[in-house]
Amino acid sequence: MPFEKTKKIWMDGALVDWDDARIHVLSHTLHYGSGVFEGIRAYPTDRGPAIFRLTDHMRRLHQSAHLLMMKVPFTVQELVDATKETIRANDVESCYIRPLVYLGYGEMGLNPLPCPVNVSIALWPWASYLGDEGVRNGVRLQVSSWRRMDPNVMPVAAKGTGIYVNSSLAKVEAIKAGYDEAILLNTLGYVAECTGENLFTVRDGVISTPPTSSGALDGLTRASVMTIARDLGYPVVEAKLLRSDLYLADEAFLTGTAAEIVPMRSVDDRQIGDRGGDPGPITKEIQAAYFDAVYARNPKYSDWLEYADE
Ligand code: PPE
Repeated sequence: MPFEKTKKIWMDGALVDWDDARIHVLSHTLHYGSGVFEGIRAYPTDRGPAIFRLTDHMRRLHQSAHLLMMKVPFTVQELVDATKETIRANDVESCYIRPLVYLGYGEMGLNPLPCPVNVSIALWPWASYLGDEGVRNGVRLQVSSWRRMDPNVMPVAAKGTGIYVNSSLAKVEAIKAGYDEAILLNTLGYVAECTGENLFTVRDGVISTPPTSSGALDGLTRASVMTIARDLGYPVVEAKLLRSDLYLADEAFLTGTAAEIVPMRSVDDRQIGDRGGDPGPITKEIQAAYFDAVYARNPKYSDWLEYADE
């Protein structure tokens, strides 16, 4: 996905010019994939940019670091404040925010413990990850031949940079085969998630999503959608899903900060539902409610919004 430059990037407590946000080639994370990151979105509102669940994202960043035994040298609150400061410095109305905690220049070798821990926060305006067309009309998916990383190979609960090699392999395989996105099964064969999104099915009015024990990230969009769907009166369950459960779903969609909410048209060339692949009514209802929440159009979910200017 192309992106446009903004003015400033926050690095270890200071705002630096975009083109000066550089690191040494011997930074530990570059060699060993030892970083952790987040993806957050801010949406335009009457009160300025509203950052969706900013504190929750920064808490998860700290949790990811904890799983990899990295000590983040900034508190959650300091990172929240730094994000707001970076948005103000860049004068953007809406953006995608990418905080990164990485091991920097200091020592080489596999032991990460002596390395300095660095933090950056970059942001830029970014369209929906799988395209506006995808958000409207849905995308075509392929079950990958790559399995989601087993939790005893790497802690998949961490948004760790190295873990995304697994996602990238699946993404490339799907794109080369003509699909938009991949679905990964875990080593037991149950559905885990997509390369950078959680997934949901709807069958007979019941909404299901794989549990984190199946290898799904504890996604904040996923959590928000579960709340929204229950508030709309739908039963929502965390359930182990087989790939055939995807093929037999009445509706299916994926969720993530970058992608937002994207209907599935088909999985492995089997159309979802009986609408010629078009998005189903429950998917559309949840999608609309989610956009109402992020754009501050529903006061019920105002606790999820944190304002850059306030
Ligand atoms: N699973 C994975 C593997 C994942 O990377 C994400 C977010 C999610 C689920 C959804 O989590 P949440 O954003 O909290 O609802 N992926 C981020 C990075 C995407 C990328 O490709 O880069 C994101 O959406 O920002």
